[in-house]
Amino acid sequence: MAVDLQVLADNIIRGKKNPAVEMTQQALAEGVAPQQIINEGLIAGMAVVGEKFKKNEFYVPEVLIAARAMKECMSILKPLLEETGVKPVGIVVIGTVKGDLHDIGKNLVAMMLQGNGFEVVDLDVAVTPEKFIEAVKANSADAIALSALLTTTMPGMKQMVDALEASGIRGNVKVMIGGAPVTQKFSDEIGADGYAPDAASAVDLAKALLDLPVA
Ligand code: B1M
Repeated sequence: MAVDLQVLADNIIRGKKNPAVEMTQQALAEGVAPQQIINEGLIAGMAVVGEKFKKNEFYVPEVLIAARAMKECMSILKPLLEETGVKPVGIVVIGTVKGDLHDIGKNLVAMMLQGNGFEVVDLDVAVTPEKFIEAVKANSADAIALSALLTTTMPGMKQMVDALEASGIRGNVKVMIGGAPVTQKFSDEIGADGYAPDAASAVDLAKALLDLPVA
């Protein structure tokens, strides 16, 4: 029987990694295009996960296991996408700012972006503005996503905006920020392009900033 991509989406939502991987392989064997599997299976599933997370119907553990299932399926599909030259909806460089080692929220944001068709270049934690700028240039990134969990490291976000201005590429890249102590007011004050309170909202923000349709 032909693979039903809605069932694949349901497996992603419920974080059922092994069935999701088997269905991805079966869909490929049946000749379904990798992009269709991503759109109708993985992205469709992660969109529901994002909505449930926003409504407090899902918490961090559920999002993490859904994202883990999505990532496994993506690892099968990504090389095939690269072969066929399918473009991501946008390229985002992400990292936790200089001096800050918290990465759980940043990882969630990265996974939600990936699950929604973005290519994510993850620079990990304690990232200096110089390293961000290097990665933006090397990957022709559309946006930078900065995470900070400490009030003492939040100024690193302003330093990032200033460093982009100084390097002359501020106009080429959107800056979005988040993390528990970060606010929209702070985003406005430092001249970032937007603030997202959680991982699902970060996807909506990235889409809005890049003029992509927001579901
Ligand atoms: Co730290 N820590 N910690 N810690 N830690 C906090 C943040 C703290 C609030 C605890 C407290 O005192 N109550 C406090 C900060 C106080 C402050 O600055 N106001 C604190 C402190 C002080 C410290 C140390 C200084 C402790 C010490 O050594 N004396 C130290 C600093 C180390 C460093 O970074 N240089 C430290 C260390 C650590 C651990 C290493 C032990 C560990 C981190 C492990 C890891 O990340 N791998 C840790 C943890 C786990 C926490 C708490 C308990 C949990 C943080 C977390 O992961 N939350 C935290 C207290 C708390 O929040 N209850 C605390 C879950 C995560 C899903 O949420 O990261 O907010 P969050 O991400 C959300 C949103 O904020 C948003 O989306 C995510 C998902 O919805 N988001 C973004 C995040 N980034 C985004 C980017 C975006 C958009 C949205 O871009 C567009």
